[in-house]
Amino acid sequence: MKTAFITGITGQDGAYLAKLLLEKGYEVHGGVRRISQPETVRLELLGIADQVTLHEFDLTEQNNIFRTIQAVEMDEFYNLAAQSFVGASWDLPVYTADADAMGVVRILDTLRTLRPEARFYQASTSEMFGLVQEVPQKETTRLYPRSPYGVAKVYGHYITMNYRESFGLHASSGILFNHESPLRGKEFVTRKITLGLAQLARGGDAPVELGNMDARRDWGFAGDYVEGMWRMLQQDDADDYVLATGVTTTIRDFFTFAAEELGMDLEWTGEAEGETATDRKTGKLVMKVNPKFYRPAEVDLLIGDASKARTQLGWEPKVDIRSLASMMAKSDFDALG
Ligand code: NAP
Ligand code: F7E
Repeated sequence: MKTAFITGITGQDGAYLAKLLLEKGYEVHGGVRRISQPETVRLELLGIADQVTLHEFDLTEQNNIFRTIQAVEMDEFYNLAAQSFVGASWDLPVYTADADAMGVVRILDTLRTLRPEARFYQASTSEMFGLVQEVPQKETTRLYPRSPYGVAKVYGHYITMNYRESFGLHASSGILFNHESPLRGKEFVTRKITLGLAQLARGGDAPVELGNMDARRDWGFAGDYVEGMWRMLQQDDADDYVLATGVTTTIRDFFTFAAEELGMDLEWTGEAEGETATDRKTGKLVMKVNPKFYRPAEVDLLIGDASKARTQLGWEPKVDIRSLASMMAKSDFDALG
């Protein structure tokens, strides 16, 4: 039986990855940071809260990282923990760098000292492409991050490559494009939309207030992407891989797909800060733009080329964008019932 350690096990990806590894027969350990009331909601929703061993873990505390890696005899280490909300990274730039950049080197250097044989996965991101220098984006595309989050993740990405090349660690980096699910945090745009629309469909009156409706993202299903993470660590040699669907969609179109799942028929009016959407069936205002949600610098277009993962890992995304929007809208609607 293999043993895996997952940082960020209480997050969206951590919960799905823990479930996948348990199904594969792993002993699963995970890191949970100390807060007044530990949140294991996602692990409970997937029915695995009592099958994983949790350890107090914080990316910003070197001693804690050292002791955790000393205590758990892991074969595989998945670093999924991060300050992962791009919007918050302008308010928390130093903390974001400490967790998302320095946190990675703290782990790598401790692994190098205590467990050089353990395989390591770093959660890199399409946000590193930022102001894209090539369309679609692949492993060799030049990086141009557009937020403190993106900049911190670039450090995490390169230090992972550097420890692989310098010390021979089996350290891989997954450059994952946006992936969502019913377990997605409520501040991210897809979940904010599906939850807001579900509340409206259940009789609520508050329109969903959004920022840039024209941004385009390559959205997949988180359950598919954690399979790719695992496949990366099963290769003989560590490497970096893009995981993406190759399809890009505007925020507006995602909103429309989710609204259609809930039986709405949208009429769009206005532009930019004056843009709104109304449900023709009920006459309710369901969306209005609020400039408060604009970002100081935007990533306008992301679309990934996952051919390397397809060829070398045999990885394919299974859920398309419409099915994803339907899955999330239906889940939020049912939960509110
Ligand atoms: P998430 O739901 O926000 O989960 C983040 C996890 O990190 C949570 O468990 C959180 O703990 C933990 N965490 C935050 N700060 C920490 C700290 N200082 N010490 C220890 N743990 C800490 O994110 P996700 O969507 O699952 O994403 C997983 C990883 O993939 C992240 O590194 C993210 O940046 C990266 N990524 C995500 C996407 C995507 O589209 N989802 C795409 C590319 C890359 P709490 O539960 O206590 O908050
Ligand atoms: O924004 C626009 C916003 O916050 C997507 C993280 O998992 O994926 C995620 O980062 C787009 C942006 O995700 C609102 O301006 C409009 O263009 O859902 P998001 P993200 O920033 O792409 C990457 C790959 C990660 O690595 C990150 O960890 O939607 N948008 N209106 C809005 N976004 C939010 N959050 N809220 C709005 O009201």
